[in-house]
Amino acid sequence: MSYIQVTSQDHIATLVIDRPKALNALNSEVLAELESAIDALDLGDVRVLVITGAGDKSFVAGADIGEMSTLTRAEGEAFGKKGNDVFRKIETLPIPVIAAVNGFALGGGNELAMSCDIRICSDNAVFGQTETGLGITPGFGGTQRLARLVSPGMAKQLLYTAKNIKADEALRIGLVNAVYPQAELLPAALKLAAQIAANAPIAVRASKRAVNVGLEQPMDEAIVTEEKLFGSCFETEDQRAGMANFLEKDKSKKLKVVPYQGR
Ligand code: CO8
Repeated sequence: MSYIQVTSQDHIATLVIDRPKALNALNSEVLAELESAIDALDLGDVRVLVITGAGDKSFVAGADIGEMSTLTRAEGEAFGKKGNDVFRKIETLPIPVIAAVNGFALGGGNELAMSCDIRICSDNAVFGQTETGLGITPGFGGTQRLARLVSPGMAKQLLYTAKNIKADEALRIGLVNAVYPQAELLPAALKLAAQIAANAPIAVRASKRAVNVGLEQPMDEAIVTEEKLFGSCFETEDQRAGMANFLEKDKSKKLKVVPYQGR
């Protein structure tokens, strides 16, 4: 792959979007490679995915404006679908995904970050949905995920004004969970990933699914979703071992963490 690098260690995969000449902007090739890289993850081994951008200036500076500039209506819609399909794949990946936002997260870059489960950022990070200033709407899920993540009023303000916000403001409105000095961002993301990877994979996956599916359901259905996923953890080796460790008061014992079969 030319634009995406994936490395994997201790059940944590790190995916780097690497197109520094264009501040890691997403053109069709980058999007296609991103999708292939997601499809190729060995989910029997990998328990957490960290996504970041190459360099210390930009996570992803949006969709490629040059490529979009000459699109017809039909091509624009198709390009939007392409990005939406890839980002939805990330959002619904069975394992948790952490966005380590190491700089600009504009337009499609913020939309990519929002398709991840958890966002943390560097202190030089800049977030924004710049699209209305370019004569378009966000097209990779931004109108939907931003309004769900922060308040609808704040989402609308960011969409209508196309103004960028800095890391501290992103933290204040709940767009990111934490801000770190640039050099500490990736280590912090990997530490967080390791904390997740040390827990029972089946239970972590079920937690993700319960939140994601439940948020789209009325509460009466959502709690049934939770009950089923809660039930699905019982009789697993990790549930037996995790509870036995507690009852034996043996803190030295770790979960066996059963490999997950299939995607
Ligand atoms: N697309 C293409 N190239 C880009 C992009 C981009 N989004 N962002 C930066 N670049 C390129 C620049 O053109 C420049 O290339 P070159 O050196 O060849 O001139 C290089 O990256 C470096 O950029 P700058 O010189 O501009 O660097 P600065 O530090 O001066 O500025 C900024 C950095 C502020 C990030 C600035 O580059 C910028 O404003 N970029 C555009 C950010 C933006 O508005 N992104 C949103 C794009 S729209 C979008 O993402 C829509 C998503 C939904 C699509 C739906 C499909 C229909």
